[in-house]
Amino acid sequence: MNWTSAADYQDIRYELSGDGIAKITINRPEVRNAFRPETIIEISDALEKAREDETVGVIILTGEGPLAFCSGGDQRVRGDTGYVPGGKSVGRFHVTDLHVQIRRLPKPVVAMVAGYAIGGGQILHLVCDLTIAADNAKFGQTGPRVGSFDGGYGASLLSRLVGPKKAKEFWFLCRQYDAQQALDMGLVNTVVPLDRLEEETVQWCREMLALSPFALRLVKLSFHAEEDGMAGIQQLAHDANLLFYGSDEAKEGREAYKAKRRPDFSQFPKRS
Ligand code: S0N
Repeated sequence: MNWTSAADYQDIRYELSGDGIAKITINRPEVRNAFRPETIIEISDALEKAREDETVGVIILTGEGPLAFCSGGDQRVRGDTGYVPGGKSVGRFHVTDLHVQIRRLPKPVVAMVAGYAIGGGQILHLVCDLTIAADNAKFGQTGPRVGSFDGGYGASLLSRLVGPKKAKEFWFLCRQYDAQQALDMGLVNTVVPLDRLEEETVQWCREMLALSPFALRLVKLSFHAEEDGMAGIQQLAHDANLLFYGSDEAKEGREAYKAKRRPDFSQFPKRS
């Protein structure tokens, strides 16, 4: 697969396939692709680029190299106020907004996981829409071992996927689970040999690219409408409005306003 670099970043790569796929790669293999605040800020920027790019239909999130998808927050820049970016004295959890951004992104996001998806790295794959795992993938939480926890999507979404008992096991025992176990518990969509990981992921992306982009968008938001409460319903409702804008009925309201006349909605059926 020939990818073309489409932006310059320090901690990540942003590349395009040329046929509708954007790939974001966390490029910090020396720390098993742990993320620091700058990494998250760059991923967020790249996701926005992919969102705005009308040629992009599907986004892959992955980590550099065969050893890790992502090992979570970079513990070296974890301060007493969160994760602290260079030049700042106060930190926060930059991933909070990133999780929401991936959930709200109106295009499918696919996690392509080789090696470890641990701690915040496991949560990153959780918030992606699909996960393609290599046969060397390992999933797990470390929070309580390193004095931390993620009770957000890291608990609720995990619980939805694998059930509350198993989700608690993840967090209470901090064990690691291999790719087959992850598949068996519904954590990932498929497991493939490591050397076929990208080929298979691209194939899944191309299958989605052949489908109606707006239907994919609406079905993604529909899944999240209930899970994300009012925020999920708001997004689905606004997309319904987006479609309504294209109707003659909505246009009549707009045109009447511009022409300073009373709108004539009598021409439109009161549908059963
Ligand atoms: C991933 C593991 C299992 C890989 O083991 P392996 O292959 O034996 O490699 P190592 O020798 O351990 O690692 C190689 C080098 O990489 C460094 N490194 C690895 N992970 C990190 C990391 N997360 N931060 C900094 N450095 C890391 C190693 O130190 C080593 O470097 P050298 O060669 O110089 O010694 C294994 O590495 C592992 O278990 N890593 C730690 C996993 C972990 O505990 N992650 C943090 C968990 N917490 C979060 O992710 C935070 C998430 C978050 O931001 C958050 C958000 C909202 C609410 C709560 C939280 C929260 O804090 O949880």
